[in-house]
Amino acid sequence: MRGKFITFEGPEGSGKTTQARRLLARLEKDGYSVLYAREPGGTPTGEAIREILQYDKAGEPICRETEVLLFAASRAQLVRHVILPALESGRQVVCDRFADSTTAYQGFGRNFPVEQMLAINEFAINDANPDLTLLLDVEVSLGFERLTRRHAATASTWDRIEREERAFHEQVRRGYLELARRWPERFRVVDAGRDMDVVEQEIWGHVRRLLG
Ligand code: T5A
Repeated sequence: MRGKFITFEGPEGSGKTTQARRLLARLEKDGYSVLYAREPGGTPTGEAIREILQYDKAGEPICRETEVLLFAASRAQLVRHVILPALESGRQVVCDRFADSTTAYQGFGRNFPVEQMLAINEFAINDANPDLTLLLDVEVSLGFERLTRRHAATASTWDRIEREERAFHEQVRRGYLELARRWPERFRVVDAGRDMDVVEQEIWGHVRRLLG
């Protein structure tokens, strides 16, 4: 039987990676075979694209159109080389960001026509549509407080998209909530401003209902 495809989405610092890893641990403890992937990246080609997108590795400004296509290219590779083979072999797949990120960030954030973003996503993902999308919703200011603490603790630097102005990130958040309204059967909006354990518990409830 084909596995289930679960994606985590949300604004910066909403706790996607934390919760995706916690979910992975819970599923494995319950005996599921699970694949974890992240975007952009997850394949050698995707990781090379990630370096360009996150840290300007090509050494020149990236135009908006190129940005969209690079995210889509990373995704196309991940879907065909990693996600679809895992799902078809019956594994569950947990992905930290997926196509909705392009609709939210490039569509709503950068003001590209959303329908155009959806068409590009469709081309990139083939039939790898998520069964469940957990939208970790958090106020932009709280997400950035968390990232500020993390950057200070790990001496890491702000990446290209994190450096975008506040209005951009507010647009992204609004875009995500709009997508959740558009596809209520697939999206679950989780208030990610709460304690990590409370958020984890709610997510676990959604996933258990999906897996039966
Ligand atoms: N992007 C990506 C696009 O523009 N278009 C696309 O199509 C795609 C796929 C990727 C960037 O690319 C953009 C979006 C992004 O800007 P990334 O480095 O992969 O960037 O990072 P993000 O996915 O953005 O992840 P973040 O770094 O924003 O963080 P997460 O994963 O949301 O949060 P997490 O779990 O790392 O937590 C952040 C900090 O908060 C703490 C954690 O311990 C950590 O220190 N935390 C909490 N603290 C208190 N309470 C809670 N409930 C907490 N949950 C986590």
